[in-house]
Amino acid sequence: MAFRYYYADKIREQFSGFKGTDEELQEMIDNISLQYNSAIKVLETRLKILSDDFDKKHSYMPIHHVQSRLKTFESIMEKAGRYGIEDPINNLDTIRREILDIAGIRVICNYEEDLRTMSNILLAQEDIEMIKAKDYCDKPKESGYRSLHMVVAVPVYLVNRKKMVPVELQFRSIVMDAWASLEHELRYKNKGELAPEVVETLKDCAEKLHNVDEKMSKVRHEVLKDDGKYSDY
Ligand code: 0O2
Repeated sequence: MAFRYYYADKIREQFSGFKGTDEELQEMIDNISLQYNSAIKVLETRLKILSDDFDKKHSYMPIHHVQSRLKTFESIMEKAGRYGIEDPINNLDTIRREILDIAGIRVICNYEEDLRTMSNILLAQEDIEMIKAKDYCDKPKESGYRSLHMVVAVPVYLVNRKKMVPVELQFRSIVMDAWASLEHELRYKNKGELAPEVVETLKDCAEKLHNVDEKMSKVRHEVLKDDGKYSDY
């Protein structure tokens, strides 16, 4: 048991003022971890099933790979601070309502057109609730970043209750993901600051890569149009 409370001890050291006991703090941390990790597993499994069925029907797998991450408790608290949530350590319910990317899944698809195909198929599942969506494909961010973001709530069945848990989904093409990963790395290495000319160059790269994405997709349709199983879906 010692190591179970070790984490709560550490959290208490960093975020003083929690009004309950170490056991209660640990219980809250464990609940977040269990519920959000389970939501990730639910969505990963559903995406895998959809990918397999799509392959069966169309001899094509639109999803290249999937990456998942759970925010650390420290990172949740840091974001709560940025969001202006007062006394976050004693307001985890507010945090759970307002911070919607505690669980995150990145779905890397082959081509840009696959993002909408796969997100629409997933959203058609009746027990998945859409909370919000941001389309950075049609309207890229100022940085040049492209992706299709959405937050969905998925059912997690626990021993004696069902919990709808929010998960942030980022649908990206391979090309969008390559740009975002490299840009993120450069920003991170430079503590979030990049010189204006570097920002402009990266934006230009994003535009050029977008053209490549579109061209690759056209080539794909051209190459596959005579294939019996191929369709525009
Ligand atoms: P992580 O670990 O990648 O999740 P927020 O910034 O979350 O408080 P908002 O407006 O809801 O508020 O977020 P947004 O901008 O819709 O999405 C945030 C996430 O999108 C980021 O998560 C990145 O993953 C990605 N993202 C957004 N803009 C850029 C960009 O210009 N470059 C890159 N490389 N990624 C971007 P985090 O917070 O970085 O963390």
